[in-house]
Amino acid sequence: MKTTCPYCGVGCGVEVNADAQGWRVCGDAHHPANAGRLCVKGAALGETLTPAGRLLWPQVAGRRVSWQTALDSVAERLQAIIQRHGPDAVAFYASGQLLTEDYYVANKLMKGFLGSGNIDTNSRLCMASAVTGYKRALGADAVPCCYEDFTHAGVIVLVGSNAAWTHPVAYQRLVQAKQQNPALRVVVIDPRRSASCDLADLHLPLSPGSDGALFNGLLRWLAQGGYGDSAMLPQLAQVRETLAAAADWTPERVARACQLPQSEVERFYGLFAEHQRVLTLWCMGINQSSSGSDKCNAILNAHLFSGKIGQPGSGPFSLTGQPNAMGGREAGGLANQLAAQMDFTPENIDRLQRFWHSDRVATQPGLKAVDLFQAIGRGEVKAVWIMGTNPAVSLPDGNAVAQALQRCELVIVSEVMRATDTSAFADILLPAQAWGEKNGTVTNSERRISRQRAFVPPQGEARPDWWILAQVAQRLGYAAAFSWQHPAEIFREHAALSGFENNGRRAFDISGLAQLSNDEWDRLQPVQWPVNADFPQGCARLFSTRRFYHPDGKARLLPVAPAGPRVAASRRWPLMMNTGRIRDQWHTMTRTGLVPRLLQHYSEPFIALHPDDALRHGIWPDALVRIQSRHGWMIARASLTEDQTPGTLFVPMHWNQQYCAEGNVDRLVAPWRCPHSGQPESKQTPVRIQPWHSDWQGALFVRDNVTLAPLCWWCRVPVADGITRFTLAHQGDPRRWLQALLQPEWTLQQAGDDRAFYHLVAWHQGEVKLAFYAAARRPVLDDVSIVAAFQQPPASSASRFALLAGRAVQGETRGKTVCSCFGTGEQQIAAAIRQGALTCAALGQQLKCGTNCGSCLPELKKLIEQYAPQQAEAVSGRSV
Ligand SMILES: Nc1nc2c(c(=O)[nH]1)N[C@H]1C(S)=C(S)[C@@H](COP(=O)(O)OP(=O)(O)OC[C@H]3O[C@@H](n4cnc5c(=O)[nH]c(N)nc54)[C@H](O)[C@@H]3O)O[C@H]1N2
Ligand SMILES: Nc1nc2c(c(=O)[nH]1)N[C@H]1C(S)=C(S)[C@@H](COP(=O)(O)OP(=O)(O)OC[C@H]3O[C@@H](n4cnc5c(=O)[nH]c(N)nc54)[C@H](O)[C@@H]3O)O[C@H]1N2
Ligand code: SF4
Ligand SMILES: [Mo]
Repeated sequence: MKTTCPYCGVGCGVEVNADAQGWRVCGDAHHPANAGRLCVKGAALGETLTPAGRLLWPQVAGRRVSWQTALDSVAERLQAIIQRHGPDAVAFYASGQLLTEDYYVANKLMKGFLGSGNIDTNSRLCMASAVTGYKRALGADAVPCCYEDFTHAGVIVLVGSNAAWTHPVAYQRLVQAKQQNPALRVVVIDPRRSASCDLADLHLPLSPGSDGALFNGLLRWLAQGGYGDSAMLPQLAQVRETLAAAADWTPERVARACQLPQSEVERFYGLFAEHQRVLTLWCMGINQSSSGSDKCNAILNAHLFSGKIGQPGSGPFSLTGQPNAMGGREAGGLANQLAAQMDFTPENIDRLQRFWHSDRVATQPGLKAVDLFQAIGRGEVKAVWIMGTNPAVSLPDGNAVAQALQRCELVIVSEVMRATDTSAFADILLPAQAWGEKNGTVTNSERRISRQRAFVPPQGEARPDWWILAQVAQRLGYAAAFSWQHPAEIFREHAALSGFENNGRRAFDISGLAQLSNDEWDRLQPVQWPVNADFPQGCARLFSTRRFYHPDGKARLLPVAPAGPRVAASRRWPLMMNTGRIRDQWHTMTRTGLVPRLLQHYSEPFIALHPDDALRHGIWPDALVRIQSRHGWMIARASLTEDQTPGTLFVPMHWNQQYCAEGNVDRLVAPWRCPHSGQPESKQTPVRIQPWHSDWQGALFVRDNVTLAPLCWWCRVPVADGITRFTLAHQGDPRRWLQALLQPEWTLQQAGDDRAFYHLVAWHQGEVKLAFYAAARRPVLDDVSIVAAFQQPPASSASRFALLAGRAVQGETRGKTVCSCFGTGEQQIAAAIRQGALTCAALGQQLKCGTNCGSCLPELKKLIEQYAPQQAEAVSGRSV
């Protein structure tokens, strides 16, 4: 069965087949987005198809009810609130992980029939600035480029994107493009040295949030050097004003603002100016900013002015994060747009009233995500229906979000998992079908629509999101407009609306798909929109004719006044905290957290900082530290690395209360947002740091997931089938704390007797039940051997002693996992390097690491440099 990966916006095609071990997942060799490749998350999808932790039936006030009762209850309670307070007292908060069909129905219900604009989505935290940027410049939210462009480009700029980890298959295409064309130059613009710098000919570690200055300076450089495209210029509006706004941004001034050597700035400008085929890929380092929209326009200005758009290998290419962030943009998931990429104009409202046969279409944009949760906190919005997102973890100002959800009169959550930080606040819980069960379409970064197909029966009573919404709509009295029996019917309606009275005025047009039969929809091959009379087979690249979507057909340059972060670092809050993703986890970990091998690369939340900052603040490597902002605090482990610029921290966004105590980074992030897009500034929060002391730190290995006695800090890691490791830190005597977990019938082996050192292994009927290790600092353990002892109880007294000591019985420990596909550890790799494996290929041959998805290749290269610096240089002969 062919389907599409439910994680990132690369949108890889996946083939699933059942075998004796379960589901075998591999890349679809015929899908144009990935041509058979998958990253480690995609490759592990089969392991997420488990009933573990799933929400299986509807619940009202914590009790199991029938669907009938749950749907009646949702409809009645929404109705009552609307009657009392009007439609703007209710809101939907949706997600780029819904399918297009789900999104269409949610938007139609809220904006078309309840009559409020209050439907927004987690894409507000993700793509909103890019949407605003494209609309202001091109007149439409239309991404001009495609992945094919990688192979045609002369220069590729990655700005605010760690694609090596976040769009891994697209990144592997970049690697391949560079192998095929060694003249290709790659520039990475990122305050930290991310894994993506592995491919960089030039890395610009600019000061946090200073990209606006850098791109304004680029525009000035292009203008001064005569690099404006004379054929494009007549097609551009506001050129004079925009150049005037950039006129003061000399390379010296840019270098100062970005804290970069002027020569490096000029080198970047030279590369951009001299090459005709330049592709700029950007992501959250640009969008998630209090001036995110203007940064997007600064990038677009440079491309438009120099004519680097609409041709193979050049263009401004915003990478989408979620599998269907783009589909949500098409269907009207954002509060400030209507359906089919229409804005709130009287003409469009009228058009929708006629198309939907409704006289209640919303006439005003609704509340954007952060504003929405603030309005909930103030009691103005009294009911919220959250679907496919986990705002208690992912929205900024997390403490305020939790308070708002706590106070909210009616919280409805459609989820696939039973326990999330958000579902803890739900009055009504509705079980949704997950990937593999649900059926519909998604659109990736390059506007390519692909099918997600169902291939397993739903768990429990889970239902499709579109069905749940349509059932509620019917109960609210809108049966005629919500009577679909099959998702293909919804898709046809959506496609028809995109073409309705369009006449070439709206970029999003898939009217060519409006007549698909259910069967044709089911077999739909990946296709890039527009799909209409002009482009019946879809369209790879937009704007090749230099016609844009503003009424005059021109594109607009936009004068930009570069702004830094809303709040700068200060004496009291001296460090700038950056947040983002790690390679093997997806967002709030609801699925990737189930797969032990995806927790091997990083198993705990961490705070990455420069060793100089660690020295300054008295922080020991691997110590637990507390960071605090004006809004909240968290505790995680210090990870010292020169990849960070002094003065900056990096913290992963993923950990939450299901996996860790005090590990939610969004509690610290301020709710500042871009005035144009409403997107929050998730990348720059001033914080302070201090060591955090506990009397002891420990590790606890147990079968099954147990409830622990209260603890200051813990972190949960599923390490193998049914075996969990907890990392712990607490005050007092570890023996006292452990007592509550021990069963009287167990046999105990113990060593040590105080806080500085205490180990215990519990046995019952020949099985290891529990292993506990505590010490003043983090105990150094061989996890693999300990887990092996749970699976195969050690027989000899030597190996029992080794288990109690927490060490390998024989041989070396593997160290931190680097390659998750083959479970290869750092120590194994280091040993192979010392014995002469000095290239990734040699390591791959010997240990297999890096030979599957390739996501760990940047780390393998770094280890080669670390463990054999001179030889490595001689072998690779790398030029920079
Ligand atoms: N493994 C994994 N992959 C994912 C996801 C995931 O959860 N896990 N999520 C998906 C989603 S929804 C999204 S939106 C994408 C996000 O994909 P990315 O945007 O690539 O990921 P992030 O780690 O959020 O941030 C990217 C980079 O921006 C840099 N940055 C921070 N501040 C600045 C700045 O001021 N200027 C510049 N130029 N750079 C800055 C950070 O250091 C970081 O390296 O990833 C998608 N892919
Ligand atoms: N500090 C900081 N915060 C950030 C970011 C950052 O870089 N830094 N990035 C932001 C970005 S770009 C994003 S996209 C967000 C992501 O943040 P969220 O959207 O909150 O994260 P997810 O874990 O993907 O949440 C999806 C939820 O939907 C459930 N789910 C999965 N499939 C389905 C389905 O088919 N139907 C239903 N009903 N539910 C389903 C999952 O179990 C999960 O609980 O985080 C944002 N927050
Ligand atoms: S690159 Fe993205 S879409 Fe492709 S397999 Fe990995 S997570 Fe899935
Ligand atoms: Mo995102």
